[in-house]
Amino acid sequence: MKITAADTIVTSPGRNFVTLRITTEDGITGLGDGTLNGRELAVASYLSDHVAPLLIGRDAARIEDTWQYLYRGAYWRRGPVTMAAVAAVDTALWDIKAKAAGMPLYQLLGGASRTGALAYGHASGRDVPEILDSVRAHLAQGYRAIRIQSGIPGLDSVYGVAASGAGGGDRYDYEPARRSGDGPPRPVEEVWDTRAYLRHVPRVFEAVRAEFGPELPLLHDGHHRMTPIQAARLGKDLEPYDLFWLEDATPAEDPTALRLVRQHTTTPLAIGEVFNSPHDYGVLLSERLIDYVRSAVTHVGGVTAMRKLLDLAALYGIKSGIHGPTDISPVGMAAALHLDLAVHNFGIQEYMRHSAGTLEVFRTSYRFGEGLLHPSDQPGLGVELDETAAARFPYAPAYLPVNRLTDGTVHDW
Ligand code: CS2
Ligand code: MG
Repeated sequence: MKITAADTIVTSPGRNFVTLRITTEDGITGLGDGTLNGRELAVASYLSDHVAPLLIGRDAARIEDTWQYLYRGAYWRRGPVTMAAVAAVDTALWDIKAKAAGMPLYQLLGGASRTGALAYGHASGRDVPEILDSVRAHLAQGYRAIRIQSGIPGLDSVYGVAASGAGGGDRYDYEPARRSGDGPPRPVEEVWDTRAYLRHVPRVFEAVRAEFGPELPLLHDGHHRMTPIQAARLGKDLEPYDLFWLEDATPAEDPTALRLVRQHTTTPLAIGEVFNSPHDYGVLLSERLIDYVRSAVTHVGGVTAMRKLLDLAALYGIKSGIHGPTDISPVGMAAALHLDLAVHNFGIQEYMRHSAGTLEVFRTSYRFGEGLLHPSDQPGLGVELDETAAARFPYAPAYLPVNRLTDGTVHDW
């Protein structure tokens, strides 16, 4: 089953996506997601200039060998651009293998371990009444687990809070990568105050628990902004509200920072969306410093790398919580859902729904009902790309915001 074509497709139905389509001599095609928010063209060039020429003529069936060939063969390993490109190839080859077998991918990964994957949605609001409305809207949409992000008094815009306040729970409202107005594209800048945040967030969770009771799983994302001692305090302050997890409490480059957080709080911890290799988890798994692995299939090196990572995590009793914001394309999302269904140590799946434009370009078959996601039983990943629709949405530069403290110092966004 020789590879005859490897095409990189960049499309922007409201936001940018990089997709690799691999075609074999017998006409089977496979898709892989290589989207890297705000740095999309670097992955597109890596794929079309450096990887596609190496794929032509290779045996599409040799997935592990191709992964090692691209990873070790480049000599320069890891890094978000390289690993998104490796992931795109790997995912496309799994799509092809499953289509050739006439099976949904999860069957090749060992078959279903559950009927569906518990998904969490993103409720947000500028203040408590807006957040309560947003939670109600998410419950009405069928979500059975909800992330809560809140505006902070004194700050104009805060990570995770939809610009309109998401009072109606409109799922399309929050898209952090923004196109700038006139002139060359530049990231917008936001202002951040960690002390104000630490004072406010526990009050928000108190209000949400008072309104919705103890059952509903609630999550929160700290987006790498706290020092270890600040994160330890937040974890302790949130203990009465029984969070499902506190995500990205401290900066991702320093895994040992979580030792201090762990010593002080029983709030479960999750990290990993900006990691780009299973190796990044080393001490986090072996010392059991986290409860959930947060990587995206797209950023950790594909289905092959994610499967190895989750199997290693399982040995330490650590579960999955695969990254699923809108900057993971429906192709990356489908790959996550097949893994979610198959692995024993599934925890939860993030699910921010894609816009109508995105779903016009990417024809998905996965379904959401009663709080659970299922990848469908179509052979392969179960997602197809409509190239004519994709061509209607050309690439448009967009950046994630840059964050500054109130005195102007650049801070983690
Ligand atoms: C996030 C993302 O989903 C999450 O938990 O932290 O929204 C993240 O900000 C984006 O993926 C950045 O591209
Ligand atoms: Mg996050």
